[in-house]
Amino acid sequence: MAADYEILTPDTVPAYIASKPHLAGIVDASTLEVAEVGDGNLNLVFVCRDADGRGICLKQSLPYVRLVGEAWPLTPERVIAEARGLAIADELTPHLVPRFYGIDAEQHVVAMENLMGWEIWRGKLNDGFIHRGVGALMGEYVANLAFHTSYFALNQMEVKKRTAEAINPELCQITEDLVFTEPYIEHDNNSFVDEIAPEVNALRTDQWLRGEVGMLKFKFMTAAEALVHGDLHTGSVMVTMRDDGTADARAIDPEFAYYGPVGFDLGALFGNYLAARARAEVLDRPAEFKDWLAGLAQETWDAFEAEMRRLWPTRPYDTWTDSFLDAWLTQIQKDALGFGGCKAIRRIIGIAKVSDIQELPHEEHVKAATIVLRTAATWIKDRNRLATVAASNGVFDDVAAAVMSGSTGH
Ligand code: SR1
Ligand code: MG
Repeated sequence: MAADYEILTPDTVPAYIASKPHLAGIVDASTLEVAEVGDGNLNLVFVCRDADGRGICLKQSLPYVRLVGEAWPLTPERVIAEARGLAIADELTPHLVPRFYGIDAEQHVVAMENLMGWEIWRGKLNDGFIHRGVGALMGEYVANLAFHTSYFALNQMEVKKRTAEAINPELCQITEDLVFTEPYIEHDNNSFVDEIAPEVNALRTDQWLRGEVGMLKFKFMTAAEALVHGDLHTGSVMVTMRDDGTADARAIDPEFAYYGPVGFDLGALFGNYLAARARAEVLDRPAEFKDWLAGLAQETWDAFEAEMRRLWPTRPYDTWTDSFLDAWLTQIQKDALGFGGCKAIRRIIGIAKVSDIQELPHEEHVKAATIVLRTAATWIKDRNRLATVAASNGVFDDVAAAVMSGSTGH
């Protein structure tokens, strides 16, 4: 599907910025250097810097999936979901997202702070860099979005109005298909190396697993708990090291945002931490790095729980009791393990894979993919018994030890 709006290029971005009143004064468009750096699956991303060192980042939706091309049309209106997600988080947690500069709904462009010098977390994880505290920052981000956009903080009419406004069916369908359906069936979108075919077959013929994945898909489709980011993997987090040696992070890319289950965002992080751990294991990274990775999910969970408990007394409705919060947190942790498992499996079997696993040498790739699939399947099936991040880490340890010692498991 050809675009019926002007697609930006690095050459046309300066004139575009100069023509938009809502972008006036952020940068000097006459001295701008522009590069297109989009390395995600869907959009164009332009990072711009003027002669004074001021920056801006523009993200433009294409009318199709960039990874595949025009053969896979996709609504460019997704930029509205991204703008909504950014704007709300910019109010709630301005220290955890890029500053939001506005949206151009005609040309499907969202403008935000250029995080100059910051890098995508996944790449830094792949290279073995430790950013202490970043897992906690993401837990804080998820908690604030969850609390402040939900019935915990808002009245019924407001939540329902926002739920309707945030409906994002095309992007949700991508997740429904790619995360919860396609990995478990024969599908042209899938691909994997021959050596893991027995693992994939084991998942596809496991009726217990298939039933649990169905339940998680149903929850994704129906549990409108709060506005969620919707795609919070480690490629949706930018990180930096400050001069004082502390790390900082920003959540980016909320174009999949909609009213969904809060455990989905935590699960996205857990599933991607799993991929990072599997990579570190097969590459035999230093113990300090592996230990830090092993603690990431707990760090994220602890920060999420602490922030929810900190915000809880501010809720305006005493319908939600303290014991309700305890029960809700217990359920969210179980949901997160299940969603985390689904998010990990799709990155091994389905389309849109992750460099953590794809860029490994062949033998290591097979081992890492096997670790991810076996760990993830157990998280999904056994999430109610495991119940905690600590227990899910034990599953990883057992599976990794078996795979590294050469057990086929089948
Ligand atoms: C067709 S590619 C779609 C994927 O890219 C995004 O990053 C989401 O993870 C989505 O599932
Ligand atoms: Mg994205």
